[in-house]
Amino acid sequence: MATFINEPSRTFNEYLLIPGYSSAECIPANVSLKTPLVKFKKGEQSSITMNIPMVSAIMQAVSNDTLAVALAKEGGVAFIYGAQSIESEAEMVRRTKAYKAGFVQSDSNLSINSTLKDVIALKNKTGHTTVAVTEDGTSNSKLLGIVTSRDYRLSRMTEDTKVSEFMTPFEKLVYGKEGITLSEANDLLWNHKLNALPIISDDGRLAYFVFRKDYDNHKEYKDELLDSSKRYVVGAGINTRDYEQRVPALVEAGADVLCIDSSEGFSEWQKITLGWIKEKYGEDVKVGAGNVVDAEGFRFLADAGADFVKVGIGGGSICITRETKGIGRGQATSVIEVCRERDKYFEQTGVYIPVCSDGGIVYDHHITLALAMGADFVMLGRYFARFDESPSDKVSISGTYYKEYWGEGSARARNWQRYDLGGDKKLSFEEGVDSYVPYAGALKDNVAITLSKIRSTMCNCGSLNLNDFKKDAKLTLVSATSIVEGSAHDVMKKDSSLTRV
Ligand code: RVP
Repeated sequence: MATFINEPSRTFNEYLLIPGYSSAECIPANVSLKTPLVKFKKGEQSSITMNIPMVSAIMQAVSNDTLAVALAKEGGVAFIYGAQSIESEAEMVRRTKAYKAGFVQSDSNLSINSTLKDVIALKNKTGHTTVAVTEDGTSNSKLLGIVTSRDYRLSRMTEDTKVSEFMTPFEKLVYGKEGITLSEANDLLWNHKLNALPIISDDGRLAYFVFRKDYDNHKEYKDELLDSSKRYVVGAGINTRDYEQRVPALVEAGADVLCIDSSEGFSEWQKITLGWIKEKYGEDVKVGAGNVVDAEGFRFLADAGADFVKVGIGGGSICITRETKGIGRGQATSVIEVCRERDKYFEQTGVYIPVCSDGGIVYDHHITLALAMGADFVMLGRYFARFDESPSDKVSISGTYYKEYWGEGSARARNWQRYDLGGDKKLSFEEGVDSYVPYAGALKDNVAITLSKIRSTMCNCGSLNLNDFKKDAKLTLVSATSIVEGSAHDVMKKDSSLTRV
């Protein structure tokens, strides 16, 4: 006979937190949301500790370098999507690591043989008026001069005029040397009344521009997550097929942490992949694995060497795995069981392996519930896909803006590696859908609101950090009727469709 678990598996919506005693020092400003990302031994600290318990999903519609920078500024980590060529994934990692607030890599570059016609074409393409003229026309070669819109008059010049005739040559440029601080660069901009300041390496190559227009945007990010060289921390997705090529390229590009991206992690493929990485790099390369939904799956990945374990099958907003294959488990039950096993494993071995609750977060309070149930952090797809910084297109439908969001198991994503069980290199059937999500603006603004809700709830429960919260939180199951009681009821809500009389 098969094994039957007769207790239903539960979702976040079926739980509520019961407040605990809040002392006078329990105020949101005193709450720390620091949390470990990778495993550590008893008495030690995780080598990567995030400042907020949020990471972004390994998805094409979610995690590119732009989102990675925005999330690292807030204290979390993005996992750059793996369903792209090794070179382009490594390039996204490299760009995230190269990013310095206020220092921008030039995207408008021409060589000395270019003409005014090329300048105009480039300006139309990028929308930027500052063009670097470099030895080989790339953003990192020797800087020969700069063209701005003040250097040419379209009505008086022919389109075939060479840039060398009207650019400001290097000898006449004001520039900063690489290593200059942002505030020193801004002083040069102001003192010389410039709009753009090139930053030059010792051998005369263009490194960055600092723009006057960005001046007001350089805000302090108090929770930003930096590595020991003050670069933003970034993760990257890998698969169990091409890891022998992909992992070295991502490590070389500077990825701080990797994660095997798979819909089902309790497999020999993951063990082989983890084994290969640990054999080659030892503890120098950190790699998460998953997804699993029970204690057995956790044990398997923990023993195989995972640095964190990701939990969740079928709960993602775009996921139809439960419908198509009949596998999965309610996210809350999965998290609770896996976290219990994680604690047991810690007691037995003295090694703490962080648990990530992946998928199915619909409301902000679901994040708080996942943390209370023991998760160290959550992975979010739909949540981040809604923001300006995600890579997908923003579209207007009947006057309302949406962003596109598609599952990695959809035909659109073509990510067969995520569902690979060793057969043909193709997706035999879909496990995800292509969809729209309501556009929600800047990541920073939304994350701030989410975090303030988490902090506030933790205060209600009397916890000032996530460790205490995990230990002290009291959770209750709610009946279907009390879920109804939980939102506005028995009143007529005021909304714009009602007119006052
Ligand atoms: P959500 O945040 O609910 O949108 O879920 C995101 C998660 O869903 C991802 O991190 C991944 O685990 C899972 N996913 C991604 N694609 C698919 C699919 O096509 N089925 N599922």
